[in-house]
Amino acid sequence: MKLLVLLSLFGLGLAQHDPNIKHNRTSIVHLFEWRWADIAAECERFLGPNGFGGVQISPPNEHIVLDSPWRPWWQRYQPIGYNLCSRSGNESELRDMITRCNNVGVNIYADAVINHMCRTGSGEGNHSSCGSWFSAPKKDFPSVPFTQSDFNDDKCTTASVKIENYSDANQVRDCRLVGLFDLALEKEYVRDKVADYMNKLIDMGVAGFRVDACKHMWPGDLSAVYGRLHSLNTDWFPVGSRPFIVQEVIDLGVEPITSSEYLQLGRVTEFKYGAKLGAIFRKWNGEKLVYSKNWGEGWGFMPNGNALVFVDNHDNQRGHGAGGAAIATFWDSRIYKMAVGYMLAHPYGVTRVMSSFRWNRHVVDRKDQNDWQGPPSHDDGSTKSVPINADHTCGDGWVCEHRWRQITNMVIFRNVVNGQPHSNWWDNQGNQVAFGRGNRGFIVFNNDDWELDVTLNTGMPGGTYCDVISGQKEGSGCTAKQIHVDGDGRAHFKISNSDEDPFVAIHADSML
Ligand code: QV4
Ligand code: CA
Repeated sequence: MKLLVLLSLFGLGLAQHDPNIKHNRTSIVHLFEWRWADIAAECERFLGPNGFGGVQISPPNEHIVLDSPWRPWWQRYQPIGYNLCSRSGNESELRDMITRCNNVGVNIYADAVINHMCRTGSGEGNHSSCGSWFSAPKKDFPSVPFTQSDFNDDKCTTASVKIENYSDANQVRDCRLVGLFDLALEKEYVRDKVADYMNKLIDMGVAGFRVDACKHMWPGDLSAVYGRLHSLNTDWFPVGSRPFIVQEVIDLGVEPITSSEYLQLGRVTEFKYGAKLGAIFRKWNGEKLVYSKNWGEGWGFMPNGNALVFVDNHDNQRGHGAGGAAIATFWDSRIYKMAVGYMLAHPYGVTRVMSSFRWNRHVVDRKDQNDWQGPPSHDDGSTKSVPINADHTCGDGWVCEHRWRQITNMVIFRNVVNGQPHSNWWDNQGNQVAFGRGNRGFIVFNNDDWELDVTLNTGMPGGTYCDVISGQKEGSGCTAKQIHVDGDGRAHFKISNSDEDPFVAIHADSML
């Protein structure tokens, strides 16, 4: 019996590492700050048809509404309660979106902000996204309810009650992150309230969560909360499916708190990944593409089955969180497409593609003065809808990186090669590399300042393939470059360093 219990617990743990993705899809897109109605439409018109496995949505719970600065994106990381209305929409719009996305095989993962509420200086009143009254000075949040005794202050040992030193694991967990009231998650009452919130989303059909600020919560408390979570809604998921858990833990190897403390609870964000990949493609700190031959655990990243990887995220694309200036973002689109292409071609981790909005970036002394700016909005502070242009791009300040041909096609590439091993590596000892995925895909990068001109073993069946970076297969032809693979799998590649995108990718489904 003991063994059975052990197996079921172990199985439980492992299950929370599984994204519950369907139809052999493999990637998640973070539609940052999108409205629910727009996400529903995007699932049906684009994400389902193009093989995206799921969407990470912004926090759906009630949040503070700030006037200064005006409606910053990060007001949604200051909860007022767990009612399901936010600047992305209300509960019925959320329910409708989850249903419509699930119905086309696109999972929804909610951003769960459960470590804290708003900050001391938030005053009192009903400046909240559902209009619920609260009092920050009294730590009174009637819509949950949470009151003074549901917060950690008595456990925090710093004079400011805020986190002052990240090398002290106790204060990182028990004190206020940037002054935000820290919830006492060791209390059964608080665990129940948080789990009730997450279970309501599970029952509506979400497939899992991105859990915010996990470094600031004790693993034992998180385990207690996850243990309270329902299995997924059987309208869309097999009986007993466990919610996918992605824990945001920024671990660049310099603090006592490490990702490893959280690995058994669910997947963890691997922030080393984007920081290193950005440096490699920027050719900073002596990094070269050839060094990525052992990309993955070989670079000290966490074990593959535990990792959630990304090139940039909503924080570090604007200088928050971790990764620094090396992080590649849509602002540096040529490098960005190569980095995202590399991530999607490589077998390591579950991949998350960022989809951003543009803001008035204004860097002074390496600090972006406008890093707070919220999504494209109307004068009343409400978020604008996402217009789709005739060329399939997005308008009104929505960047829609996930709709860039090179990125969409590499999301499809990852699906086509799913399960195939990393193979047929080649490099020029510099920044020209190539690798395959078994006999189902092959990719070649030229990030040197001169032409790549080489014949390589692709491992793929002979035939003519459309390059899915410069174009794609449409009908019986290619819209751009073609690659001819001969009978023994060899093909000639010629990539100018001045090409718009100096990389080429082919896969089994791009064969004529
Ligand atoms: C300011 C001062 C503080 C002071 C406080 C006093 O900076 O020193 O103690 O006032 O009230 C906003 C402001 C920030 C302000 C804070 C509280 O930017 O200046 O503090 O509000 O008023 C997002 C933003 C933060 C934002 C926060 C809350 O990034 O700038 O703070 O939302 O609105 C660590 C964590 C990691 C975290 C990362 C950013 O380990 O978990 O920092 N990442 C997640 C989210 C991130 C979010 C939070 C955590 C908090 O990805 O988006 O922070 O929920 O590395
Ligand atoms: Ca905490």
